[in-house]
Amino acid sequence: VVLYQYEVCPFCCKVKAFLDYYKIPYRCVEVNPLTKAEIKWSDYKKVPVVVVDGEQLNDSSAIISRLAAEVRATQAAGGKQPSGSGGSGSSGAPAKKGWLGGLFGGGGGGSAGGGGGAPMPATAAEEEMWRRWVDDWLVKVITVNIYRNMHESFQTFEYISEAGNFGWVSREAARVVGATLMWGISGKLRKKYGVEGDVREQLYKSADDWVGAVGGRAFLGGDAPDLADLAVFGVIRAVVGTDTFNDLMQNSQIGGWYSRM
Ligand SMILES: N[C@@H](CCC(=O)N[C@@H](CS)C(=O)NCC(=O)O)C(=O)O
Repeated sequence: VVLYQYEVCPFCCKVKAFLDYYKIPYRCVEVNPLTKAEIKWSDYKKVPVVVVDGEQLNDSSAIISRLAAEVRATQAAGGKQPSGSGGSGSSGAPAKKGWLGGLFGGGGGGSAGGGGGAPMPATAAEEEMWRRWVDDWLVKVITVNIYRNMHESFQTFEYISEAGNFGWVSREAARVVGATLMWGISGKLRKKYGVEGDVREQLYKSADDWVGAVGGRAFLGGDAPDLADLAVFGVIRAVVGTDTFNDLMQNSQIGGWYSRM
C-alpha cells in the first residue's frame, strides 16, 4: 500500500489511523503541495491517494471503506482481528487470497461479542452517519480553529512547513506567506464552512457531541474502535501539538476516549 499524502492533512491522517490500527504495512510519499510532482501521473489532484497492487484509490472515506471491505473479507477467510492487538495465538491459517493475505492470521474470537457483558456497538447506520459528520463538519471546525488568529496561523504553518515536502525557498515562503494568507481569510473560511460564533466553543461542543454518541461504551464501536472512531481520532491526531489540540483536551470531555484510542 502506497499512500500519497501531506503529512498534516486531516484526510490523510484519517487513512493513516485506519492503516495503523489494522497494522497494514504502507509507505508514505509526501507530495509537494506546490508542484504535486509526486502525483503527476494522476488525474485526481487531491490527497490522499492510495495505490494498492497498482490500483489507484481516491478520497479518504472511499479509500477506508474499500480497505475495510478487504479487511473484513480477509478476516472472514481466516483471521479475526488486527494482528498484534490483544494476544494473538499462533494457530489459524492466514488468508491466502488478496493483498491482505497473511496479515490477519491467528488471533482469537474477534472484538465483537467476546463475552456476555460486551457493550453493544453502534449500528452500521450510526457509524456511517458519524463518519460523514467527520468529513462534513469536524474537519471544518478544526480547520477554522487552527487558523483562528495570527499566532495560531503561524503555529500551524510552522508545523505544515516543517512536516511537508517543500524546497528550502518555498518552505520559508510558506511559513510567512501561507500563515498570513490563511489568517487573512479565516473570516471568509468560517463563513464558507458555516462555523458561526466562537469557533473554540463550537469545537468543544462538537467533541462533547461525539463523546455523547459514544455514551457508556469505550468506543462508538463498543469494545473496539469502528471506522467512525478511527476517523475522529485521525483528524484530531492531525493537529497534535497545536493550541487547538491542547485546548480541546483541556476543555472538552474527549480526553478519555482519545487516550483509549
Ligand atoms: N474529500 C477528499 C478531500 C481531500 C482534500 O481536500 N485534500 C486536500 C488536502 S487536505 C487537497 O488535496 N487539496 C488540494 C490541493 O492541495 O491542491 C478526501 O476525503 O480525501
